Amino acid sequence: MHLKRLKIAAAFVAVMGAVLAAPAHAGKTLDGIKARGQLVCGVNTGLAGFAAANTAGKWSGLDVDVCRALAATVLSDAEKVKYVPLNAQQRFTALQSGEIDILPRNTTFTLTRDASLGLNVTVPNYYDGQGFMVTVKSKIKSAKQLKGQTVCVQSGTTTEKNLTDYSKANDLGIKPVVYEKLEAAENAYFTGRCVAYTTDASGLASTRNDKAKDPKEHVILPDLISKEPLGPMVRRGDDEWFAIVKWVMYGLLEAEEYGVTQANVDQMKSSADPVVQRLLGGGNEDTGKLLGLDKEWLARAVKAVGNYGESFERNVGPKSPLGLPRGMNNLWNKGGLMYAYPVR
Ligand SMILES: N[C@@H](CCC(=O)N[C@@H](CS)C(=O)NCC(=O)O)C(=O)O
Repeated sequence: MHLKRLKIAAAFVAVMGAVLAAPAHAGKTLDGIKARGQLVCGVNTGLAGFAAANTAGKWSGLDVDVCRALAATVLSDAEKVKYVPLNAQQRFTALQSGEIDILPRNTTFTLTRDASLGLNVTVPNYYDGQGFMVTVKSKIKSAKQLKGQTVCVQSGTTTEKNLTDYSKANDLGIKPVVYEKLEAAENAYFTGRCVAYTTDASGLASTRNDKAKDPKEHVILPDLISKEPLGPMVRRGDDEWFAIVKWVMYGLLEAEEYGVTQANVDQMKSSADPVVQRLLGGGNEDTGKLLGLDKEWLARAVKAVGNYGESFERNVGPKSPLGLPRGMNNLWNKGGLMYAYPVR
């Protein structure tokens, strides 16, 4: 009897050992993506710099690059992405229902969203905060001067609640004017229905640059009234896909940290640096296998969109039309918050 139990225990240990040592299997989201030959990516309806389609229907932006990088990793082709534009209200349902595989859409990670939607937050791709835009003519210089004023805001966002919290905490009696659609909220502000427009500071820069008749007539106030860590969300219940998304994002950050760029990625594959070898599949270690991928999983992503810093510069950085400073989105060793877990 005792011997039998021992044998069963030994068999169990052997099986568990094999399970733990085996490469991760793909997971059903990745299986679906491979079967249809396309990643389905939920994006903004149009927020220049983050996700917007040009007149030829080609999407670009910092959020779009998340999907391009992932498609390069899992399908070897950054073009194999179907973009589904989603407004603030629609976005979570689209992910919950399985209509999309991933939601990189200027979406703030909060406890409520993480714990109650059946979704998982991954890794922020843009640290932001909520701000206000007013006309130069209004002569308003700080958020505290908005006492008793009308502020246009879109519903279904963290923005709406932050605005009422801020007004209450500072006894400002702000009058929110709430719209369901982005365009309606923006137009209401531009046509003078509200004294101010509020959203994430990145969204304010995008709206001012892309949609104001004369951007110089509008100022973004210096105050940030909230923390808005923006990043892609995935459905719960598929740890393999969750891991792939996280590690592609960390990998793009680590590529920047170690000087791997879109232009040099091929040469860097033969780098003698073990960290770079692990990132690009150049040495004996195979980080891709552990994620159910191949050795060049990250090399393809960098080749497609560049490292995180390159994607930032191209889409939203100081020399792009949006002109956003790198600020909090700089790497941890350059004074920012971007700190990738080690790809090893
Ligand atoms: N980060 C905030 C706000 C996100 C958001 O939806 N912002 C608006 C204003 S910039 C937007 O992108 N709207 C586009 C749309 O709904 O079509 C959140 O996650 O709730």
